[in-house]
Amino acid sequence: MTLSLSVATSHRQPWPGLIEAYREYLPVIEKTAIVTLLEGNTPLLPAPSLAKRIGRQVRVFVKYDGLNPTGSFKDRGMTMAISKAKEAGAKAVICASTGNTSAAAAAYARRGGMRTFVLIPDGYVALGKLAQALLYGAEVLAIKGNFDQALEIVREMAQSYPVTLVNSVNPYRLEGQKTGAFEVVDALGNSPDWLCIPVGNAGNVTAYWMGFCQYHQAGKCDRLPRMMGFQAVGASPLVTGVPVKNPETIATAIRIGNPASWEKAIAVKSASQGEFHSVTDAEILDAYRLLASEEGIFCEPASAASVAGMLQISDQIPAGATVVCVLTGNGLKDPETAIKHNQSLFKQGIQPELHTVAEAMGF
Ligand code: AN7
Repeated sequence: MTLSLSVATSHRQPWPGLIEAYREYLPVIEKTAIVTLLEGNTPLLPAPSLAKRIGRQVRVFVKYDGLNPTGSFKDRGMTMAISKAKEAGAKAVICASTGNTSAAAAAYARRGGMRTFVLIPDGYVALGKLAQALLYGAEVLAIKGNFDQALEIVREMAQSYPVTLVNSVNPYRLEGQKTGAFEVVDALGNSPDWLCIPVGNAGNVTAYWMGFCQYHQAGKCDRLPRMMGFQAVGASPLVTGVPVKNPETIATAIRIGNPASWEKAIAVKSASQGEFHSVTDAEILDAYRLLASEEGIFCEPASAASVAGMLQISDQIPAGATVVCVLTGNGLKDPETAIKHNQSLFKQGIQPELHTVAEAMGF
């Protein structure tokens, strides 16, 4: 008896991680020891409920980068930055972080056999992110200050001590993160009309644009998207044009007042004919709940800023346009915000008895 051939031929090649998948577009050489957790290849999900809200045949997708190995888009940049640090013989890396960068740096650097130092703003990092950094084995220093102050310190640390800086000022970070744009084009067959993205330090908006441009030059798409960046009202220096000394927002991931990639982001905005706007914490929370309760997609508050922004200016979306919102981080990163800011029924202290339960359910 012969075994059906289709069994063997239907077997798909496993995803090799984004560096191997996009090697020809990335600055890796033969001797680069790739440190990977098989990041990338995240789903581009249709968001029919959002599309219906907007109407006019607009197609809406979300790029769910919260499904990366450490739960955020930072893994895209970190596989590159850590692989290059290892290639250069680094023994330790350092970053400032609102949380996600620290989790990704810790996971990749530890896997690559390096020490990981992270500076975080004390009290302003979501629980899941802190848990990750600690368990991955980072050496965590919580400063009585904000992200911007932490970044200033680690920049100087990396100049004076044998530690490699892996914040997005490290150019390899952006190289890795641009693959998000490649995947969007690979999935859609072209660039979207709009790319909506949350903006903090402005690395990701810069990286996505690099990716779209590079793919355009390679003939993979025949147009470029408008880059629509969204910041939280209390941390919106790229909207107001002035640094914010004391940034505040419920979306702690983007609680940043002086973005490192400021000039690059402004250049991206103008080159793409894009726009940067701010969204309130209330708008962020509305989008956050909407995504979870109507689309079944749990992202963290900062990520919901992309959807909040799209909804805020949805009357500007041309009829029939395709819009992609980048959901940068997983909702599980920040369980405290989810528990505090939902509108669901949650009755506690119920007696373990059928009739009581039925009554509580409204029957
Ligand atoms: C979920 O982890 O800056 O504009 O230190 O975690 O590239 O900074 C995180 C940023 C959006 C903003 N969404 O991206 C850090 C950090 C999430 C984030 C952003 C971040 P950038």
